[in-house]
Amino acid sequence: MLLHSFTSWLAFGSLALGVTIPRADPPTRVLVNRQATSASAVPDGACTNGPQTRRCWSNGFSISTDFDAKAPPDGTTVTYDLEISNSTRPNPDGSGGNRPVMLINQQYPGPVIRAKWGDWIIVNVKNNLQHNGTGIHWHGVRQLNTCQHDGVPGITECPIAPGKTRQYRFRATQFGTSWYHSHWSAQYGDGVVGTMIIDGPASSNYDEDLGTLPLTDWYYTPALTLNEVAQHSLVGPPTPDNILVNGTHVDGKGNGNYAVMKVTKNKKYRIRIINTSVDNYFSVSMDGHPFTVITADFVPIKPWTTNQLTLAIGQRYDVIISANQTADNYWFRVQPGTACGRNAITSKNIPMGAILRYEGAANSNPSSTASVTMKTTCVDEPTASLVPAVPNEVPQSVVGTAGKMDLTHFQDPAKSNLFRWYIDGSPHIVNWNDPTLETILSGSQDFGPNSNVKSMQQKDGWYLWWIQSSARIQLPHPIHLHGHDFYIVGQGTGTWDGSTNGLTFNNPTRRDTATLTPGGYLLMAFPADNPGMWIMHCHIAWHASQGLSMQFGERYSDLQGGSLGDRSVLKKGCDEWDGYWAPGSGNTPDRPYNQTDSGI
Ligand SMILES: *[C@@H]1O[C@H](CO)[C@@H](O)[C@H](O)[C@H]1NC(C)=O
Ligand SMILES: *[C@@H]1O[C@H](CO)[C@@H](O)[C@H](O)[C@H]1NC(C)=O
Ligand SMILES: *[C@@H]1O[C@H](CO)[C@@H](O)[C@H](O)[C@H]1NC(C)=O
Ligand SMILES: *[C@@H]1O[C@H](CO)[C@@H](O)[C@H](O)[C@H]1NC(C)=O
Ligand SMILES: *[C@@H]1O[C@H](CO)[C@@H](O)[C@H](O)[C@H]1NC(C)=O
Ligand SMILES: *[C@@H]1O[C@H](CO)[C@@H](O)[C@H](O)[C@H]1NC(C)=O
Ligand SMILES: [Cu+2]
Repeated sequence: MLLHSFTSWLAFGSLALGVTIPRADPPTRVLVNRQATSASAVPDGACTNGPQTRRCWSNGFSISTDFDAKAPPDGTTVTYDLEISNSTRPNPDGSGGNRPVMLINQQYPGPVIRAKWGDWIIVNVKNNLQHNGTGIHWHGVRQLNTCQHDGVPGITECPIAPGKTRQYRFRATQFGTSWYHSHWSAQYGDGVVGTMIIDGPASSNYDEDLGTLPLTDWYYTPALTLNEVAQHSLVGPPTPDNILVNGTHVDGKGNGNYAVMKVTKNKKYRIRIINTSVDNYFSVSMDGHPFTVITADFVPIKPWTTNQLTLAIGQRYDVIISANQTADNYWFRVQPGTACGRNAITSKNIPMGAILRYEGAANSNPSSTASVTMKTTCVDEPTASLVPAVPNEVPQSVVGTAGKMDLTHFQDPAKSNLFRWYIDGSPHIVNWNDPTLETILSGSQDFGPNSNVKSMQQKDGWYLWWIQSSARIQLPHPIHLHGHDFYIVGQGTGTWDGSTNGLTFNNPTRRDTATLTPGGYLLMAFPADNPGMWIMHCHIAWHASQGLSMQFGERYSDLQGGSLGDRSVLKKGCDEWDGYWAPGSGNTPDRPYNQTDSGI
């Protein structure tokens, strides 16, 4: 609870902005009811949340509540100030060597943003960089009727210009674990990333919450430099130098520190595992301590127990471990998915991961042995294991209307081997000056070239989208959708045959990130219940930069009719960006670089 309010945030010693923080006066929003059936959505009554009653929340809200249909009444408002600046720091893995980084409030990862289910969250983001725009996306947050706070440059906002501050405000209609990151080019790989916790009920009991555990790949060269290399590479993406667990790790020679999680025997702990990578899948396990998995992304699931979990970029699993072993040190093992990517640390013969340390155990590395053989594959956990706690049904009739998207790629020898991913023959390249949300709000639907828009106009109507990979280079792609949790109706290799064979309509897994298997297909369904411009992209940062992205234009008439409420922040941001990055004015002293990638 340390960072719960603006006051305690200041006490944390961060950089405060020299502005008065407006207290919230958020508009009332009406949550849209799903057309899906929610048979068991009977609240657990008036019981309150505690270690033995995690299914409860308060006043009729519980783990059985369909959070797409309703959230607790507007709660408190929590406010954070984030300041993004350019600096040079030693690598966080003990390898020495300074590298340029872009940090939030001078720390890596950035501060944990924490709120309660139903709260309003206000975040003031100041761009203190000299020569880059920025914009922060709140990964997985539904942003119901607040699309202009989704933080995607060129889609829902103009980038935040150097020296300027933008205020994001949105409501926590979901609960669980997530992260936030810059959505401006590959900037998050340089450090502009942090984690989020929305406290709410849980589908299984635990005593204490150990907090977030972000896992990432780490490069000794800045991501924005590597992004340029990746776009013209004939030999695939650059190799990460290491992994970081909660922002730290040892290097290949054992210098540096592992992250340590401290526990007391006979208690149960919740750990919130998040893959915040640029390019790596990971599998994780804990010696002697199986995981009871209680969420997949923001969606609570029926608890299931496993010894190992694989996470694609952007995915989260909240797990409970029982500290019921001999008081000692145990490895939390992290294995990069070498089947689809490389990482230099895997050949160094050192344990990769973090340490679980019982109270009373020595201050040393564990000598525990692995409970499982670590996987090196890059696949999602089977949807059969990820059963949402609140059941929903997708109408089968969507099958006949599936909208197809064809994934291919092209490397252009005439443009220094510029590599682009194509959706239906076109890479997605955003125009920072002209976000598509602004286009719609101005009454136009002329989005310009490379905008890859699919239209969803039928209010609350269900849509089925079929991404089919016909790409010659077969790779797994973690596909992430904004503005919705989608229902995974089908996922597999080869080409979908158009039939309902093997598809799931009754309580399918729903989440915000799922893997498109190499050379395969992903069938995702969701209703048009959230007007906005919602991007969907591969979460491998290099691929997103190379155009593997598109957007859904959802309910233009509602947007134009004022469903978003106040648009002044969007307008102010664009005026400020236009002043900095003036269209057509070419290179100015303040603008020493051109946009060279997709922009997101
Ligand atoms: C970061 O600082 C370096 C060194 O001062 C400068 O060259 C670079 O342009 C800065 N980057 C940004 C994004 O401001
Ligand atoms: C952003 O900053 C980085 C690092 O200073 C620089 O390499 C890059 O070209 C900048 N990009 C733009 C579009 O300003
Ligand atoms: C990760 O680090 C943060 C900040 O130090 C801490 O609050 C959190 O508890 C750590 N996560 C785990 C799972 O130990
Ligand atoms: C994170 O996701 C990336 C790509 O989706 C994957 O290669 C990597 O292994 C994942 N890491 C973990 C710890 O799951
Ligand atoms: C420890 O807890 C796990 C569940 O997390 C359970 O499967 C196992 O049986 C327990 N072991 C002991 C010795 O109680
Ligand atoms: C950016 O593009 C403009 C127009 O194509 C060109 O004149 C200018 O030299 C470019 N600037 C840089 C830094 O490459
Ligand atoms: Cu990809």
